[in-house]
Amino acid sequence: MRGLVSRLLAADGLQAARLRDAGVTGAEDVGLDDLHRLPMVTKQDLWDHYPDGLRAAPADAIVCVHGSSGTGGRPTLIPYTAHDVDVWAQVMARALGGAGATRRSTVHNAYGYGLFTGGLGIHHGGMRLGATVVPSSGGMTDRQLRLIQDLRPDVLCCTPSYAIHLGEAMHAAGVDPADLGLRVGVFGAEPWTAQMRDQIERSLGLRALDIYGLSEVIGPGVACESLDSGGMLNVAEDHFYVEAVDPAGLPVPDGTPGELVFSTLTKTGMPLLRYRTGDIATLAGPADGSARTLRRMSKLLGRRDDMLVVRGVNVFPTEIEAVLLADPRVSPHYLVVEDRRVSARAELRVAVEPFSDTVDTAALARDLDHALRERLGIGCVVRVLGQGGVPRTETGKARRLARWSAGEPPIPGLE
Ligand code: DLL
Repeated sequence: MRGLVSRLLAADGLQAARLRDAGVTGAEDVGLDDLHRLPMVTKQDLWDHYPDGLRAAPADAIVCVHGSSGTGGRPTLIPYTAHDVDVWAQVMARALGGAGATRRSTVHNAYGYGLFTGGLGIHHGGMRLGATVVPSSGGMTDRQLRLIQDLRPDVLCCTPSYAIHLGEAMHAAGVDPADLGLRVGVFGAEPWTAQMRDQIERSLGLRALDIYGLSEVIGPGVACESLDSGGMLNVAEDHFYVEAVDPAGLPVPDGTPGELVFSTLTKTGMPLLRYRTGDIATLAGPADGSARTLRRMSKLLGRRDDMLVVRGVNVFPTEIEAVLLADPRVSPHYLVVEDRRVSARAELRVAVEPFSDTVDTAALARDLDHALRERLGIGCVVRVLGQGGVPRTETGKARRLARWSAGEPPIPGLE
């Protein structure tokens, strides 16, 4: 941490100015115990300093950039040095190794290649591990199925929503996943629930693990579940020091949901001290009896800015998803719509698809309405659409939340 503070002070940018304002003039002024007194950085800071971001290394030391399209379509660009790419390969190799991948593995990588960190992050890690990476990228599902049948990968990497889509496509093509030899899937980049995990495991016949990361910090590999991590994700905290904080920025105890804040201890291209992610999770120590020493984080519980306040009640879209997917009649394609056409009377609308044509849609709508009211404490307008009524995402992240403030509904059938 002191090394990071020294690098930031030497780079003399925004973070150095904030450190000096907080009375820090040298690395010896900081310790882990009073970390919460140090300034934070946010996505807004990256937007304000677009496109060079908070680069701390000279331009000729940068070997690549990545980023995300970001909330509200505003891009963020992250510069990486060769050292950063090396750190990324290491943490990703560790994540894949923890999932059971070895040098003998074939990793089918259906995360999108490009500015998005999913494709190349897994790619670097798989190669570092010595596995064979199949860089199939997103989309073109028929070709993906062909490659999976021909190359027989044991590891599948993609977004959880695409894993569901692949499973459906396999079943439609009459392919039995049991014949394929897939052992484990490393799924992330978007929220998914325990129910979705069950569905993916059943449909693809593999063990489904969660991987978390964000481009600002490095990309995938910031934290990843391992076969033995007890349902939580091991944080690569030798590179990314993690805190969970309350809205005032003060630490919350282990087990209490808080916003994740990361400090990149080893990065050099765009090192960040106390980056506020907006992601909400709980933290815990290593699993009992485990040889691993890293702290763990829960699956993400939601995002600070995804929290909907409907008639005074705070609701995270993942809570709605948990209710929907607990019902075996509901397919994992759904859309939550925050209807603010009448601003004083916001309403939640939920569009779902039944698993099959034989489902009694009126009974399903009634039961979901009841279950949502029980769980959230407010009623929602449930619309059961025909199969295919909720658009699929073949590339990139699934869209599960939409806002409707005027005009046409975000998808037909919601009125
Ligand atoms: O999504 C990096 C990544 C790629 C992670 C592939 C895992 C697998 P960004 O595009 O910058 O980076 O988006 C980061 O996505 O702040 C979370 O809100 C969300 N997110 C990432 N992983 C998960 C996850 C990549 N496992 C943002 N569960 C983060 C829920 C996730 N949300």
